[in-house]
Amino acid sequence: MKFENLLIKTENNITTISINRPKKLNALNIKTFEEIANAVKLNVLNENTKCIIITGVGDKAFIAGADIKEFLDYNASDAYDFSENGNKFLFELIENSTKPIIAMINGYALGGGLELAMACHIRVASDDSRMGLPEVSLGIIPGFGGTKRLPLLIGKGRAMEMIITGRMINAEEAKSFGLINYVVKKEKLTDFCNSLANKIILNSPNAIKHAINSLNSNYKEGFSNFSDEILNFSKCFDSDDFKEGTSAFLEKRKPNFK
Ligand code: DAK
Repeated sequence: MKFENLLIKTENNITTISINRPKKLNALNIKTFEEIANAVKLNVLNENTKCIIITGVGDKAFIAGADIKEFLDYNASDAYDFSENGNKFLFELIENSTKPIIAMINGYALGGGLELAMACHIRVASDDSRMGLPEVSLGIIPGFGGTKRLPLLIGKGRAMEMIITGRMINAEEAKSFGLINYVVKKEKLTDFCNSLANKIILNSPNAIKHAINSLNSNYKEGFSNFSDEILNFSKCFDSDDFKEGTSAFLEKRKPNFK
């Protein structure tokens, strides 16, 4: 299958999926959402792939969020559908993948980008990475599991602060919060992730599959209900704040919320 916005390579049973929109800091447009889902599905079925690494092309960003230009015209109902489908067809697909997926965070991981990293099984970040859920600065809230997975990883108090301030944290702080597993010097990031993947693939694929399933099932209860996030998220799309927040970003100015 040909991908417009992804680079994919498989070497020694490790498949690296790189989001390739560096000029837009790898922001996720709809095409890219669909392509990542297809690439993950294909590689989960591919016998040559035993572990997947997801990263961003360029040295500035992993993924700087969903593509703000693409959701400018969304109303509450579009946002509801997109959030529900995105959760089901990409974020839960990653989380429940029977093959382990490592997020190799090589710069900004913001909004939907951090949400994607949080759906992965392991997160490794370069020392210059910055992470955050800045949605409230755009007049919306996280819509791909951010209000669910962030408190699970770092606790409610820290998650609440990160989400309502929208502030970015650096890799060391993210590590101290438990948001990421490792911080690595930028130039060592790829080697480090490959050696982590190499350790994983020495183990039984069948046991790994069941371990992922068993660990995830601990949180099924809390996760069976994304519906409140989807509903709250979609409601924001009918607000003036959403129009102001997104226009301000594209016009490169500070928003003026009433
Ligand atoms: N979307 C679209 N373009 C983006 C982008 C994004 N998220 N992030 C960066 N870019 C573009 C910039 O517009 C700029 O494009 P040009 O002006 O050159 O054409 C280019 O990438 C380089 O960015 P900057 O010039 O801004 O680079 P700086 O180094 O100055 O700043 C930055 C880097 C990461 C601090 C800054 O780019 C930034 O604040 N980016 C936006 C971060 C952000 O707010 N991300 C979105 C979070 S909200 C949905 C479900 C979920 C979501 C949305 C909808 N539905 C169900 C409908 C999720 C939303 C989010 O992810």
